Amino acid sequence: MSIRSAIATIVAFATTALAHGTVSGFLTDGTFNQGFLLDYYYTKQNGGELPDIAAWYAENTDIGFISPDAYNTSDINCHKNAEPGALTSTVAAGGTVDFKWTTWPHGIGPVLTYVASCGDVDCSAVDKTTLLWVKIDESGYDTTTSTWAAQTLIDNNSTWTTTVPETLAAGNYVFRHEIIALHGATTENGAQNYPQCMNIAVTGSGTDLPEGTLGTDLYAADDAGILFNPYTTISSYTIPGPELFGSSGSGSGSGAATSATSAVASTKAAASASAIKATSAATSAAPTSAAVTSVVATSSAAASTTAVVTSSPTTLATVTKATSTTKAATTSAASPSQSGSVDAASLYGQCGGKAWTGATTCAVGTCTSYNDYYSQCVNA
Ligand SMILES: *[C@@H]1O[C@H](CO)[C@@H](O)[C@H](O)[C@H]1NC(C)=O
Ligand SMILES: *[C@@H]1O[C@H](CO)[C@@H](O)[C@H](O)[C@H]1NC(C)=O
Ligand SMILES: *[C@@H]1O[C@H](CO)[C@@H](O)[C@H](O)[C@H]1NC(C)=O
Ligand SMILES: [Cu+2]
Repeated sequence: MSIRSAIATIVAFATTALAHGTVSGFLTDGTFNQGFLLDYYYTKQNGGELPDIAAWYAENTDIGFISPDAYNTSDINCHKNAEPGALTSTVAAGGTVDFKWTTWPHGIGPVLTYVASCGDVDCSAVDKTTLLWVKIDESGYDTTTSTWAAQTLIDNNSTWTTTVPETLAAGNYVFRHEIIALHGATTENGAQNYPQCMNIAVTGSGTDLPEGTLGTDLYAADDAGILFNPYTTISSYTIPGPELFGSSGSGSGSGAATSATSAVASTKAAASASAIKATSAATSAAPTSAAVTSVVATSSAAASTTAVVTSSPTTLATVTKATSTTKAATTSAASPSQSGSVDAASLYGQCGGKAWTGATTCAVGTCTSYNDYYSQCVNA
């Protein structure tokens, strides 16, 4: 291993304590497609061959995120130093794409899906800085069930299903699926964007293709849905980013009139889709055993690398923060527990913070307070 990649490795594992997940695979109309695995980065560093897949390459080796102060960089498109996947998978307009995340830890924030046409270019050769994103799916906060989209995703085995609009023009697209974690969003630059891309051709007879938005214009650090305090009673939440596909008045003058009819249809579709999500979130108990299984796998991977990290100043800083944990744990200890089956948070799960009524102990890792609002189970 070169010194350079050794340093990269240390950095990667030092920040794992604050880490999260990636889309490890996705289904197009029920067919599985390989996601980009972080191992592929190391394969590349070691001169190995990357597998040909439709998912985009990215260097988010810390399993980390794009912060608001990088919304003006090309990384906001498809994560850090992203490059197009070699292949393109296929979905029918009106069909579904299921994004399968690794066990997702943060239940506070919206989930969004965008598409950008590659025009006549094969998406494997597209320049990400020219992509114009059209939002085709968004879900924020459901005030009737007090549920964030990210929690709905967690409750569905860390999977999110997006229905491709039936009227979307056929052609080659980059799909951009994104979770925005808001647990730290009370403070400036505290939101965390997790974009993931894959090449998917849409088939069918649709012809609608609204003008999209450049990645660097999608969000601003002070957007109402980016700089947001989730730790109060939420009466409304404004999902950030451009208008949803099919919404009336969607930005681009010329396309707006022609898509007016489909607007009604897709708004209804969106509404019933979220109703379905809400119902299933309420009725399905958390898939505890699935979650626990993958947590164990993750933690042993993390544990075996801990030795590498010991000299890192970043890690030491993280460890010292553990002192305030007890306070957070004590405050919420008396909170009404659920049926007793969920009594400890999984690795990277939330374990404390103001207004937190969930688990305050960790099945794996140590409960570490990052601020008054948020404590998380991490490996020291
Ligand atoms: C992006 O914005 C930040 C401030 O949020 C600034 O420091 C940085 O220089 C900008 N980068 C680019 C590439 O414009
Ligand atoms: C949950 O997701 C994992 C990983 O994608 C998968 O192996 C497992 O079959 C899924 N479980 C269910 C109940 O769908
Ligand atoms: C949950 O995920 C499955 C795929 O694993 C998908 O078929 C289903 O539509 C999802 N449910 C919701 C409510 O998103
Ligand atoms: Cu996190």
